[in-house]
Order: sequence, then structure tokens, then C-alpha cells
Amino acid sequence: MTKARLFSGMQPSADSLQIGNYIGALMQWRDMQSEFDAFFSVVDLHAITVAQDPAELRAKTRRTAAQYIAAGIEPEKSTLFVQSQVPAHAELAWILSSITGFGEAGRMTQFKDKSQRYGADQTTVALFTYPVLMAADILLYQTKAVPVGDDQKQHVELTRNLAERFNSRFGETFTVPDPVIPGETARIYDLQDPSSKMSKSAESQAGVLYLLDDVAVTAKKVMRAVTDSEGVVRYDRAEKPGVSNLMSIYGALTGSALSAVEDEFAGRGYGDFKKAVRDAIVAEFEPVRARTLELLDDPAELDRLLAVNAARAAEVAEETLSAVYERIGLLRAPRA
Ligand code: AQP
Repeated sequence: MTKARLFSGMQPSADSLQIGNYIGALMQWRDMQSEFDAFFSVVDLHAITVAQDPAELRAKTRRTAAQYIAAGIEPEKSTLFVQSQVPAHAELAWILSSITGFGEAGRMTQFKDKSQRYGADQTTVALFTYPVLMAADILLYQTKAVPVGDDQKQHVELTRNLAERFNSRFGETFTVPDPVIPGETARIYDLQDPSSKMSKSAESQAGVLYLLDDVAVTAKKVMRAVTDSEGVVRYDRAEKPGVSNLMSIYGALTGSALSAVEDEFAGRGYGDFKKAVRDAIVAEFEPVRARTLELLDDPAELDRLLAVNAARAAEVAEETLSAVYERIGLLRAPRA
């Protein structure tokens, strides 16, 4: 039986991924890659929707790909590629933008949040059409499963609507995908501001746990994480967001339920708890960090691997794109 397709990606918007990307995305990707025919992309075209430095973008793209591999994505088993190396993404995005309503795109909360943060002058048209490019990413591969954090659910919903709209106007072309959203505890918050989600491109790095941070830096960030004055390790997102966040991290990395974490630390103070969280993170991150640095030591080999994978992705993507061009009535050049 052929495996169902899976697509997901991350933006190369920082030198290092953060623990939210790891727990909220990479850990599920790793677990799902055997069951699905998985495509994992470093979505560099998405990363240029905000200002970027060219040399840094190239470096961050390699670094992100290396972290995928180091975290357990196997480029022989899954297709791990850089989005801009498959031109069909940008091409399909243009087509899809022709069936996307302006009002529909304007309702996307990520755009509203980001455009507010950057202000009208820094907000690009590409930031507005970002979800249409994401729809193209997903639909090109006839994707069934899209594992994303719940912040991305609205974008997958738009993708489903566009697929259904295209199919009904032009004939069955796209598989309608389903989001695969991990539970609330897979969402990780900033250690210094536990009301905001942790982000790799956050302005202040003090509350962000980067995969590639030095051990001493990680330790310091965990020990300084905001808690509360109750002194009890108990999960309560509303009243105890800092402690609850550390419990989510500890639970995810040790494979323990939150009730088991509460039992483990019953009658023990936050100092003890934080040390255990720190040790769990360091134990998980150290091999990932070491392997990432090793992969980055040989950029030519990494580039070769990515190119082979991009060629594999392009084969699938081109087939979908070709059907799309045909269906909407673009005059195709005769085959040579
Ligand atoms: N804090 C988080 N907790 C759980 N999951 C998270 N993800 C991101 N932050 C958390 C998931 O990781 C993937 C990365 O998606 P992305 O790179 O496209 O961008 P993002 O969601 O905007 O992630 P960041 O780290 O916040 O990046 P920047 O700072 O560039 O915007 C997605 O599956 C996401 O749900």
C-alpha cells in the first residue's frame, strides 16, 4: 500500500531553531516519517516576507536543514529540501492567488499580528500572501497530513478551502489536506514572558531556548525562567504559566504525563525542579547540537544532499503543476 503524503516546513529565520520548534514540530515529524511519505521543507521563500540579509539567509537555510537532520529527519527516508530549489512553489502560489479573495486573506490572524508589529511601511505584499504560498507548498505534494502548531491551523483551513474551490471550478486536482495539531502542552512559551509563544526570531533571546545554544547558556536561561511564589510544581496554565510551561517541556522531553511530573516533584522546590528541567534539555540538545555542527562542517555535502532531495520533490511538484496549468487553460508549449 502506498503511504499517505505529509508536508511540513519551517522558516530559516534564525541561526538556531528553538525548543518550541523542536517539541511542537520536529518531534512529531520524526515520529511520523515512517508512517507517511513525508516532505519536509526549509521554507526560505517564506522567510523573505520580512527584511533579511542575503548571506545570513543562505547560512540560516543550511543551518535549519542541518538541524532537521540532526534531530532525526532522515533524508533517505523523507524528502528534505529547500523550498526555493523547487520553482513550482512560487508558480502554484501565483495561480492560487487568483482564486483567493482579498477579504479571505485579510482575515488571517498571523498577518494581522505581524503587520501590526512591523507597521504599514515594513509590511510587504508577500507577508499578506504568505498563506497562499503555504497552500501551494502543501497542495503541490497531494498532501494528506500537515503537522503544524495550532497557530498555523487557520492557514491549513485556508489551504483546504482553496483546494476545494479549485477542484470544484476546474475538476478534481488536489487532495484536501488535514491539519495534525499536537495538544496544548506541545505549545511552548517564552521563559521570560510565559504569556507569549516562544519564537526563534524573538527580539529578546533571554527567554528563548535555542537548540544550538551552549550548555552554560541553556542552563542559565532555565534557572532564570519566570515562575511564581507558590512553590508547588503544579500544572495551571492560567495561574502558573511559567511553571506549567517548564512542566510541558519536561514532560515532552522525558515522555512523562503532567500528573507524573507533579508526582515526581511533590514536596520539592522550584530549584530542584529547574535543575531537572535543565538536565533533560541538555541531554536532549547536546547530541543534536554536536551533529548539527558536524554537518555544517561539510557544507558541500549538505548542499549535495539537499539538491538530490529537491530533485525528488520537483518530480512530484511538477506533475501537480502541470495538471493545474492544463486545467485552468494556460496554453502549454508542445513537448520537444
Ligand atoms: N513556541 C512554539 N511551541 C510549539 N510549536 C511551535 N512552533 C513554532 N513555535 C512554537 C512550530 O514550529 C514550526 C515552525 O514554523 P515556522 O518556522 O514557519 O515559524 P513560526 O511558527 O512562526 O515559528 P517561530 O519560531 O515563532 O519563528 P519566527 O520567529 O520566525 O516567526 C511550526 O510548525 C510551528 O507551529
